[in-house]
Amino acid sequence: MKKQILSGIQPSGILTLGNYLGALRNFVKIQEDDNYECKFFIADLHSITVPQEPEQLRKNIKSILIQYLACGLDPEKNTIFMQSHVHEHAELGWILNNCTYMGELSRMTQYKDKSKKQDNIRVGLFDYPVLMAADILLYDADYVPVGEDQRQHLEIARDIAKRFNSIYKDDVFKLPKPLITENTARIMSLQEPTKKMSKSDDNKDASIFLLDSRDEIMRKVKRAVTDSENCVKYSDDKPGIKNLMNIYSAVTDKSYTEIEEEFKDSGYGQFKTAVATAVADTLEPIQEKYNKLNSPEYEDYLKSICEKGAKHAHEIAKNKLKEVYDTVGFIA
Ligand code: AQP
Repeated sequence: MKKQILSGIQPSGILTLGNYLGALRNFVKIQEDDNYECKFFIADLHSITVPQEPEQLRKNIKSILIQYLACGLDPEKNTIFMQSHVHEHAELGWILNNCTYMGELSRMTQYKDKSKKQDNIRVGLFDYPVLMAADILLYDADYVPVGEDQRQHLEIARDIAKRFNSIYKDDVFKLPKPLITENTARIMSLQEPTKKMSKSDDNKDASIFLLDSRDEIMRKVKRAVTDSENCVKYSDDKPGIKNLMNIYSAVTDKSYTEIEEEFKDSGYGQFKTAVATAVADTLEPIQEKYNKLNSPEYEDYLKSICEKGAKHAHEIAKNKLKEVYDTVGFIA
């Protein structure tokens, strides 16, 4: 039996280098492993937990699909679909709401961070981890490839699954595990390197976006906050340089020792140029593929991927939801 993999990304803007290195690049690696069966979705239901402008959201959703493909996700090897096309996600979310405690949701770091930016905090933002648990449990996922920031949500998904199983019936839900790649698990903001890089950061200089031009990447990396030591060394005391070294290591496959050796006689200026160039070189083929797919002649192709993905996902989701409805005592 193949192990089940599931993950998704919110269409809350253009993907950042953090989303790519922390999540999407790992999706692409996993799809090549025959031991896994993968489903990757676009988390559009999740994205409206913070305000979205409808026309922009529609554009973002399509853009994320194209970014998935441009980064190498293969619709022949994976099921790719939109969350809102499979209504069972929201329905299972409702059931799981009744196995989740207010106290545990109020301890979620993402909720605490994002609710600070809202005047009237939306219930959906509070409930986000329950919908995420539904996404995962609906497909009996064994592993969920995510960045470090989602570890806490994975833990609560396991807790909810365990609680449901113990209230109703053993083994209805499989307990999912996170798949986190250490060095790229948390790419930090270029402007505040103690905070993670986010696609919805108000300061656009804080994030490198997958579709940024070479000049933009160079400008952002050159302006990245570092320290005054002018010494390229991997240390927790140097969060800006540590972050740039993580990025450089991730896109060149060089170890931290190799990087320290490479820049031992040069200052931050030369190091930053090398980081920006390596990132731009990595993103260039992705951008070329993106531009190709983002044209009217590929409209039908994109639609067909979503239709096929939703159909397949729905077949699995509907059976699982039926099992859950039956377990809680609803009449078929
Ligand atoms: N900075 C990061 N470093 C490593 N991994 C990251 N991820 C996000 N930021 C980093 C991982 O990317 C996946 C997609 O996340 P998401 O869009 O569902 O939500 P998020 O974690 O809230 O990502 P953002 O970019 O910060 O989005 P916004 O700004 O909309 O909240 C996840 O696997 C995440 O761990």
